[in-house]
Amino acid sequence: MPPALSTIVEEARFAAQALIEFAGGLAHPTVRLGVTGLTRAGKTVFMTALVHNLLHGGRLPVFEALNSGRIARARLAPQPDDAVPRFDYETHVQRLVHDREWPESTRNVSELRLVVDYQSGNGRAKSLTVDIVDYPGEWLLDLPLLNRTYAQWSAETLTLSRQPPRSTLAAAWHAQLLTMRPEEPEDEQAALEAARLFTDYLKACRDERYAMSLLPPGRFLMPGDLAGSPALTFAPLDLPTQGEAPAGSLWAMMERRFDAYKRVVVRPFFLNHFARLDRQIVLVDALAAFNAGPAALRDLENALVAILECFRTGRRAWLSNIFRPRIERILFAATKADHLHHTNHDRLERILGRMTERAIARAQFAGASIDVIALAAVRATREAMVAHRRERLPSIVGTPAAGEAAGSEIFDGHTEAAMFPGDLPDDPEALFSGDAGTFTGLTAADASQADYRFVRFRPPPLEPNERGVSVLPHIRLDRALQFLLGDRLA
Ligand SMILES: Nc1nc2c(ncn2[C@@H]2O[C@H](COP(=O)(O)OP(=O)(O)OP(=O)(O)O)[C@@H](O)[C@H]2O)c(=O)[nH]1
Ligand SMILES: [Mg+2]
Repeated sequence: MPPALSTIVEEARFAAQALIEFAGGLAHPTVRLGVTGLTRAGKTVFMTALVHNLLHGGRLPVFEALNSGRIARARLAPQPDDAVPRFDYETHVQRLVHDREWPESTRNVSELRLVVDYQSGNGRAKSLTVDIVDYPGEWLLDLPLLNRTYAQWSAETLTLSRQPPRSTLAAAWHAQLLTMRPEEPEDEQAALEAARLFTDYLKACRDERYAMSLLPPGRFLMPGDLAGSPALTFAPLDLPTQGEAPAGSLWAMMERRFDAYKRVVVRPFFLNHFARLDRQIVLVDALAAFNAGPAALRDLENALVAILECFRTGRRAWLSNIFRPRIERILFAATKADHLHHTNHDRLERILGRMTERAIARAQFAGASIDVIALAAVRATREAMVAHRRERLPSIVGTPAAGEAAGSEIFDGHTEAAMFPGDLPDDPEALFSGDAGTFTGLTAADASQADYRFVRFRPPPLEPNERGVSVLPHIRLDRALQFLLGDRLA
């Protein structure tokens, strides 16, 4: 099918914008950094902590340009896109530093421009502009839909929903699916009911007991201003493997809406934001998957494959190949490493490394320079050895958030507690052996029998530094900065 006129116009506009950015980039070197990750992975916290540390002289010893004294200062500047909301940095800092509360879930895309004034290796004064983009994690997994037809997406989604533990959560939706006849005349009430039950299924999969990651379409979970519109009123159907949708059928109606979703929601997000990124940090909350169990870990790996597919989509877009270098660097980061004693940080890194290696192979992805790291954008805990019977357990101490539970204790949000979350395996291979019972999580048992238990901590209480500013502590944020920006500040 030839591209629609609206698609051509959109791509021409994108080309014009890319050209302007390309020319602007020659005069003012700019990096567009995408902070990518699924829902609750820690994107907003990461962006806030990164900017806060750069603006206020945080401790970043591995970030060479800063450590060697070549960075004169970092400052915020007006952002380039007038139609995109500004990332609400000040409110997030206020909440983290003063209220000791985490930011709320992100509902829309936003951006922030940071300018770093530095001295290059040969002593010249220069500036690097860094544009950072934040968006709701749910939207990320929409991007692979661009390469799918409605029939392909339906078949994939149904296959996945028939595997445990998803199959149990899909029972009500599957029952309704049996009553749907794709070839019969379109029926708005049936479509509404299917979309509602399918959305309930996606929400149930996201519950922390299951912690599934692969849950497109994203706007079903985070609809924003599209709630209730026809572009969100569709669901998979059990379709024949051959043939086309008869005119006026339920099948044709669902297909039309799926295509509208791609056109109205996914393509603009891809062209306006995603295709313009030069570098990516992909934040991965592996600990939520450890809490839930092996099925969640496998699902997370599938999500990583899908994310890598998005980067391939980015590289295939011919316009972005002409006017910008493709994504040059991708850093995969296991977030919230402060939930583990440092003796486990390398293990967490190895597990994510193994998972990305497999995902890269499965997605047949090649090109960008890739690294893997375990980090905490905001370190909410400190470490301690706690005696337990005859053992001394490497533990962490922090303030569990109100309502979090360990054993019979429910925390009030003010009391500190020492926790031993469990030791990650030394050899990541054991987790990927294909054996579903490699460890026990909340999906299969209650919390007292789970092998790992990561409770949510409140952000830490802070002491002002020598300049009188309370800078957010972190783990390995400097290593992430070095990988993402170090070469551009050489
Ligand atoms: N201890 C600790 N918790 C963190 C850290 N980063 C994120 N969290 C926790 O993870 C939650 C989600 O972090 P966000 O930054 O809001 O995640 P997000 O990726 O922006 O999520 P969406 O906006 O929903 O896509 C927070 O509310 C914290 O509970 C960290 O560095 N340390
Ligand atoms: Mg967010």
